[in-house]
Amino acid sequence: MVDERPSRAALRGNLPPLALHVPEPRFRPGDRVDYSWLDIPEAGALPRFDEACEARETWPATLGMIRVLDEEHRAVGGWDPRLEPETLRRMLHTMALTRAFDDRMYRGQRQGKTSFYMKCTGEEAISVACAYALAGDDMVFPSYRQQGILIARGFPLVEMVNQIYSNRADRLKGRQLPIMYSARDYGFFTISGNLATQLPQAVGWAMASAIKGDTRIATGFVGEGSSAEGDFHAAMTFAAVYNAPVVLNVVNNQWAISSFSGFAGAERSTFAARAAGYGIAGLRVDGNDALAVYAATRWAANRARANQGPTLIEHFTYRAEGHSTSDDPAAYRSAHEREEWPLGDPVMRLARHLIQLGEWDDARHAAMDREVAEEVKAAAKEAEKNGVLGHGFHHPFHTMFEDVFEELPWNLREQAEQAIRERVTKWPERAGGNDGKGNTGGAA
Ligand SMILES: Cc1ncc(C[n+]2csc(CCOP(=O)(O)OP(=O)(O)O)c2C)c(N)n1
Ligand SMILES: [Mg+2]
Repeated sequence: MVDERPSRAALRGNLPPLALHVPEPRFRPGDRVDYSWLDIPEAGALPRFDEACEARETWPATLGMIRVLDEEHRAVGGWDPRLEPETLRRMLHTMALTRAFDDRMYRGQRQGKTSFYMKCTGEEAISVACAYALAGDDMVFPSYRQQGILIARGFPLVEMVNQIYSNRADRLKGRQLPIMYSARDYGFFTISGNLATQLPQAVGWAMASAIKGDTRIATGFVGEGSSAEGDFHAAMTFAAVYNAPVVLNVVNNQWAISSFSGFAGAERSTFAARAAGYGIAGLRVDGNDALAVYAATRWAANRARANQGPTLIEHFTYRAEGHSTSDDPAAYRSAHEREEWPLGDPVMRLARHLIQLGEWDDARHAAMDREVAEEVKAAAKEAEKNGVLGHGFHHPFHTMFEDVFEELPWNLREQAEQAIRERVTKWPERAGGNDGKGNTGGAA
């Protein structure tokens, strides 16, 4: 039999050798930064769609950008949510409080009061305006950079600090990494470090809400880096197939620790544009414009609540600080990126808008900054009475093995006994006042 397959040499012919593209960020440490390549559409340019429109009609918004605040700090165009000045001031206050909280907790980590902290500097508008646009009892599946939602919903700051300090008043008993809050009564699902799980969970919760005939919708958050996970696509498929009442958010802050957004697909298209492939509505929003975030979230929430289907929202923003307290961004990106970022600072943009309306001024702003700093300081001091990292006032050691099973299984009982024995052997000085279960109860 003759082998009719082409020879390897014939296959090669004159074709160029195959090549891969490995993304490379434009700027590295020390580089001057120029964002003129970035296409930032004008505020007010994009028309607002009817909330009941066909999903495909939103296509221009997935490639463009919803922006409300213009260069003169005015609110312009069809997406202006026309909020009362008092609502704008409350939003500004919540954003400033979130920033003040971040600043103090960051310092707390540097002082050794906690092992870990993550700031959301530059991204405050996304979580805060989103919380204002949702109903208070809509369910949120957050990632670790949406502390603004918890603060906007009035969760006590002192409880947040207790969790960060893993102290004896920490409702999570020191079992979660600091900042991974859980607040069922605030509609705030336990933060999980397993990124992108938030989206299928949000879709599943939304489906359950619909099955029960409830009226509450769900929303979930991932970073642009996490959107490269398979979970993102599973969530989109389920949301589309069942027309789930859900709002899915991708926070595109350009960086995923030291990987730039190109590794998640940003060089090929926008993250919002992925909505089209699934046949769901998509919006791309100026994430540093609180009014645009509010308008887009409200649009998507109204649509979901009216059984018109899910929406994918990309919030275009910039992670102004390090990924976490364990990170040093000076090692991989240019320090000039932050100052050159063309969408500015979300807190100052909202403040300038209020000033332009004649509803705010520099003196009030300075007073607000002092007031929120004092509020956070008071909460932190209160929490410190319950202990800080490594100062003994934590939950008894043995509780680490409890609350998972109704009856502690024999193997866990053995592990618990062994762990407690080893602890006493290793740190006999901490055994004073020990209740035999590893609870030192004092300064250990
Ligand atoms: C499933 C999973 N993979 C990897 C990690 C490790 N990790 C923690 S944060 C992070 C970067 C995430 O970046 P992004 O999704 O853009 O969110 P951002 O930190 O920018 O808010 C990674 C890879 C993780 N926590 N979970
Ligand atoms: Mg990111």
